[in-house]
Amino acid sequence: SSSRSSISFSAYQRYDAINSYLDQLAENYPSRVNLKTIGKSYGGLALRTITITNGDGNTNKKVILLDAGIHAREWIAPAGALYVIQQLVENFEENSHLLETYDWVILPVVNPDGYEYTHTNTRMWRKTRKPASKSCVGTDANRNFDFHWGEVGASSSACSDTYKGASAFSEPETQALRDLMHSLTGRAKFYLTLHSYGNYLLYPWGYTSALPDTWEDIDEVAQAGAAAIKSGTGTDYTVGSSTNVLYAAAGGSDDYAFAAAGIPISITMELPAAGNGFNPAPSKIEELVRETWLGIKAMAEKVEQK
Ligand code: ING
Ligand code: ZN
Repeated sequence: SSSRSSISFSAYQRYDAINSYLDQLAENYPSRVNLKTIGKSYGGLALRTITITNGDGNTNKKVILLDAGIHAREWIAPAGALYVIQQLVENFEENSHLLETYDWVILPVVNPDGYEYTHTNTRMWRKTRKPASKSCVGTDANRNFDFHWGEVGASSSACSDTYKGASAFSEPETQALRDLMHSLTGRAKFYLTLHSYGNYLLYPWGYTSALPDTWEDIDEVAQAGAAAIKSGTGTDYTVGSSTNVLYAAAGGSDDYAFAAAGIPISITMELPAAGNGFNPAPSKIEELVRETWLGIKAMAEKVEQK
């Protein structure tokens, strides 16, 4: 087996290419990489996680849980997750301190049906791909989690881009992510979900303008991420609760991870647009994911110091 990296950050990768990269890493680094299929999308695509360790055999470490691609059109988010994977696995020497007391569990494409649909049909598709009514398709996966589900910032119309779903956890993709979170309860200390766009580091609550009792612990982590990015590239991120700095929206994965799955640090990261909304130019991907990694690394270091 070769140890050559075969993922490119000069183009957005399709679901199959992402899977091939994960398979290649598992083959090349069997002592530090473990792949699991945690469920299937509505369309039958595997929802695959990569667990990255330092190979020391300790199976009860604390965990950082990272996902991306809840929203189909936010292409830079799965690219960011892939870069984290590449850094932790293929640049292990430089990053081994991040795997000393923590394992990382990464789900790079939460909504592969939607992700593929944005490549083959409709670039601006956001939702899942399960029929929602006679004439409309898809549920907003980030309105479908069962914590104050549907109370605010979510639509009851199946045709809306922010459709909350017929019930909480109506989608196989959100069910799988829910089950993954609960399987890590007690071990998972940091949940980070990658979206785009707008340069935000958001934390609970999404359903109310009130803040959780422990908001200062989360804020400290998010501020560390924003500061690292600012000093590395000059890019500004806004830090605060989703409701207070962006808009109120219930049923998000971050509120659920924090409140229902008991993950004490829970953050939504909205990556930059690089001047082009959901579609940063391919030539910008590499600098964006490098910058994102600066923030993620700083947040992980802060969590791991706690
Ligand atoms: N933004 C998030 C959304 O789901 C968000 C913002 C996150 C709101 C968490 C509430 C809670 O609307 C994008 N770009 O998807
Ligand atoms: Zn999003």
